[in-house]
Amino acid sequence: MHTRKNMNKPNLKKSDLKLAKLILLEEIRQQDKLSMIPSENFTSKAVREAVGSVMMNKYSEGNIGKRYYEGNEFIDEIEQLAIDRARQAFNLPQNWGVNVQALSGSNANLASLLAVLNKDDLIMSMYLPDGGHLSHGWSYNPALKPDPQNLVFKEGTKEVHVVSKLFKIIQYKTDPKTQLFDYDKLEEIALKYKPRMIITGGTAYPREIDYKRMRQIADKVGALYLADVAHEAGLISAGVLSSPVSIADIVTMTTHKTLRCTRGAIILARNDLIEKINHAILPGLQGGPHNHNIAGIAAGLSEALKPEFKIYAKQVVKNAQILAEELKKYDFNLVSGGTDKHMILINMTNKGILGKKAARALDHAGIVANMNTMPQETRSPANPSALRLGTPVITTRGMKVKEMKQIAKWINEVIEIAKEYTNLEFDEFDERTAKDKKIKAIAIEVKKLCRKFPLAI
Ligand code: DSN
Repeated sequence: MHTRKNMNKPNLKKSDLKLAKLILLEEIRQQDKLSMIPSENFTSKAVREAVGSVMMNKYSEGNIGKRYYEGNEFIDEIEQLAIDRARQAFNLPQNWGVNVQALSGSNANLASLLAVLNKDDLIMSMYLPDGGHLSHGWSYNPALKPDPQNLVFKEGTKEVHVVSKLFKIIQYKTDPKTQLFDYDKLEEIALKYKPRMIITGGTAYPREIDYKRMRQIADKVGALYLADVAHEAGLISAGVLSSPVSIADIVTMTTHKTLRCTRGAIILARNDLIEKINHAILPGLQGGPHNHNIAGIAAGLSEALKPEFKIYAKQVVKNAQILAEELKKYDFNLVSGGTDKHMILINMTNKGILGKKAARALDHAGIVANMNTMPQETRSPANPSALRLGTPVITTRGMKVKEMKQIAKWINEVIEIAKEYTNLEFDEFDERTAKDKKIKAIAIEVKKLCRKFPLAI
């Protein structure tokens, strides 16, 4: 049982009780609620021991064997371990290399683009509201009404992300009927605009991407191809989803999502590109690597190489698919009709309650999800139409089919209860759903389920 009494941070407790208490509260929150945000996971104690170690004290600007600081003999070995394990986890051919120094997925993407493109080169990436990512060059036009029928967006005038300030961007959308990529249409767009770089991947596309078809499209226009697999990395390394390695020119990922390492990033690229990318990371973009995170990546990858991880990754997808089917029984409208991976996107417009309020009501019931935009979105990302759910954490807890069915039932119940309050302003909605007796009763049941499947804190 996780109580204040057995709190195991005696030093922090002594020196900074306030912070120690807040961390304890976050531990209890994670333990007692179902985290269903698809980009999150829960790391092992081993990973947390590596991250919370003396590795955080060392400067090591440079690359292995070529540092600007002394005292890096063990840091070199640890970075090499992370690289070797990444090679193994992603089955890299000899002519590909690895960088584990990028501090985040956004930095990994930015460094990769800086390494291989010139200023103002044209990038073709996925439209953010359809599930792309900010770091693929988001910009928008406040004066423009979204036009779902137009499958290209190139009118972004307000450059939000630095990638859109440095490069020209056009963004492709999913097919409005199927919410899937229409690859022939993407080819048409590429042939018309002749991008220098094509990017796939993102944060809310629940289906597999056809990397080979994207390679063909890139080849037709002489473009480079970067596949961002931040969300799918663990599923790819486990062989549950197909891999873009050896197909794309560059593959980027974060390490803390389905891959279940600490926060950080990995870049995989052909040897001729990885040298340039290493240089773009340091000195181009960053200073000293975060060695504690590199140690955490090495520890997490050693777990990802074990047979149990393959079983875990398969179950992540199975759970998401079961959850999807169960939700459909309650008339939830799933974007693209389902999922191939760890994530579900629900178009909430038929439910009389949209993403922001739905996510808050679910949180009061102990189910933590996030509001999200969706294809053909007409609303702002601050109050969008959809709700995004994922299974990486609940699968780490050991939950399976039976629990997915129960969770779908609770989600439906909470949404039905919360509907009563949907016309209230958000603050009042929040207050009323927090106090609702039926939602509170579900939260108690959720907590009981969480206690049956505890996290190893
Ligand atoms: N913020 C991440 C997500 O939630 O999908 C992507 O970077």
